[in-house]
Amino acid sequence: MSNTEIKKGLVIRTSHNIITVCIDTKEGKKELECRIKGKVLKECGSFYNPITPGDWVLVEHQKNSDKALVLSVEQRRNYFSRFNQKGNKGQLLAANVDLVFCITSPVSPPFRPRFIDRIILQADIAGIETIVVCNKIDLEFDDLDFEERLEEYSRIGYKVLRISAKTKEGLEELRSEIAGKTCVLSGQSGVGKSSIINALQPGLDLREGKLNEKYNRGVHTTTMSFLFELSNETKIIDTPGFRLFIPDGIKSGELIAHLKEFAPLEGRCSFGMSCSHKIEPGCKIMEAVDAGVIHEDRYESFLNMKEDLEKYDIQR
Ligand SMILES: Nc1nc2c(ncn2[C@@H]2O[C@H](COP(=O)(O)OP(=O)(O)OP(=O)(O)O)[C@@H](O)[C@H]2O)c(=O)[nH]1
Ligand SMILES: [Mg+2]
Ligand SMILES: [Zn+2]
Repeated sequence: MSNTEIKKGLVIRTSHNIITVCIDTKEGKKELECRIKGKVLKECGSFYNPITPGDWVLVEHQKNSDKALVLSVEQRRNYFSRFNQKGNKGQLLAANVDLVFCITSPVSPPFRPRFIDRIILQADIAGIETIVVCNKIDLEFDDLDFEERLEEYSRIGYKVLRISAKTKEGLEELRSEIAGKTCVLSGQSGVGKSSIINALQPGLDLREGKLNEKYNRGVHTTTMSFLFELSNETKIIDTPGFRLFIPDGIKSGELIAHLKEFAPLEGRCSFGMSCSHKIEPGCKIMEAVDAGVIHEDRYESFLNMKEDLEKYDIQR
């Protein structure tokens, strides 16, 4: 009888050419170190990286070995990605996701709503629900804009949680949102993504980074996505914090449709779809900013993202 078997497993991390896959066995869960069989998987040609945590794969392995080969990747229900400038392609960060937590902090590193706007946009492109989470509320700060901006996210329809991985305030509310789902934590470096997972599951001991003292920003401690199973039904994926998050899978002209409070105005400007929303008379977007329906900061953010996307439109 052959000792080789083919099984379905869940990708929990990838590092260079090694893919760690978790399979169920009679003795419980087992982690296999896998390589891809053959040179490239045909399913993944258009991405910078072929496989990501949250992917389901078929593996071929010897029953007594903890090494295996990945034969194929199952069709993804969805994926959370970003545009990788270096590779000039989308970079997968997580697959088969139910919920994205957009993590931010009031200070240390400084609050950056522009970064939030990019993450919630990316989740919208992927068709995944988002919750905005402000971590580090134990810290003192005197940024008056901060509360106003957080409330703005509630106003346009996002749930906003305030928590502290350090004091554990708000953690139970976060835990109840996670239950039964596959969740992704995304946000700039240093906001406390890994710390939040450590607080939820003491014993995991993920590496946390000290902030860079000179620049008061994160030091990119997490360098690749990791999936953790809190239970069979509940999975959480830690992702690296990037300095710059360029949205993936969208052209500049499609931006308005993916911004909650802008979307109803799509195509209604006097100059229709050719409006740049910067100078034209009869621009419904600019009118909405004047009327307070669109927050000025979100408008700035929109122009900023549009400009970024225009740079890459030609290449995609
Ligand atoms: N005061 C305070 N500090 C926190 C809190 N959460 C995290 N930190 C600190 O913030 C720093 C960065 O935390 P990490 O968990 O490494 O941040 P990260 O988002 O995973 O960063 P990257 O992996 O670089 O993307 C560490 O020094 C943590 O101890 C919090 O709720 N309150
Ligand atoms: Mg981290
Ligand atoms: Zn316009």
